[in-house]
Amino acid sequence: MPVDFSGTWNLVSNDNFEGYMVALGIDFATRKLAKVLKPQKVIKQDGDMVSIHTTSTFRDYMLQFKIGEEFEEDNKGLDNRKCKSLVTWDNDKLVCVQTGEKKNRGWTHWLEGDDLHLELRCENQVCRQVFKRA
Ligand code: ECB
Repeated sequence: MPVDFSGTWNLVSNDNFEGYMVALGIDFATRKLAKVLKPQKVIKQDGDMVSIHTTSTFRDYMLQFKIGEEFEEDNKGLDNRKCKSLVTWDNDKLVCVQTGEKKNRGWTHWLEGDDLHLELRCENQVCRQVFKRA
């Protein structure tokens, strides 16, 4: 476990979330609601077991996985597409590859100073989110 992301984190910036949602085919009305959200993440890391709970006033999303073990992800309440997801370490970055209908889909988490960074990728779009400890 190179880094421990455990904690409660609040979104402070969200660059190109719109482009990421368009790439995922999220409809206009949902994007309007989603882009004003300030989601919170609760991350629990216990060895190779990780849970990431993203909560907001509109929708919540819960992900639990074992690092290095591929699993089926349903993306329920997001774009609802199923994919095969695999999370691995790339040095001190936690990298998820989401294989499915959408090309180049995945995300990366890392720490920079006191901040938690998240890059969300889909096709040719990259959304960059920054979180601070609650
Ligand atoms: C759950 C809070 C955001 C709800 C947005 C609602 C509708 C928009 C539909 C799809 C947009 C796609 C993603 C939403 C952005 C963040 C949710 C979790 C993103 C993610 O994959 O986080 C990973 C890494 O922390 C863990 O699931």
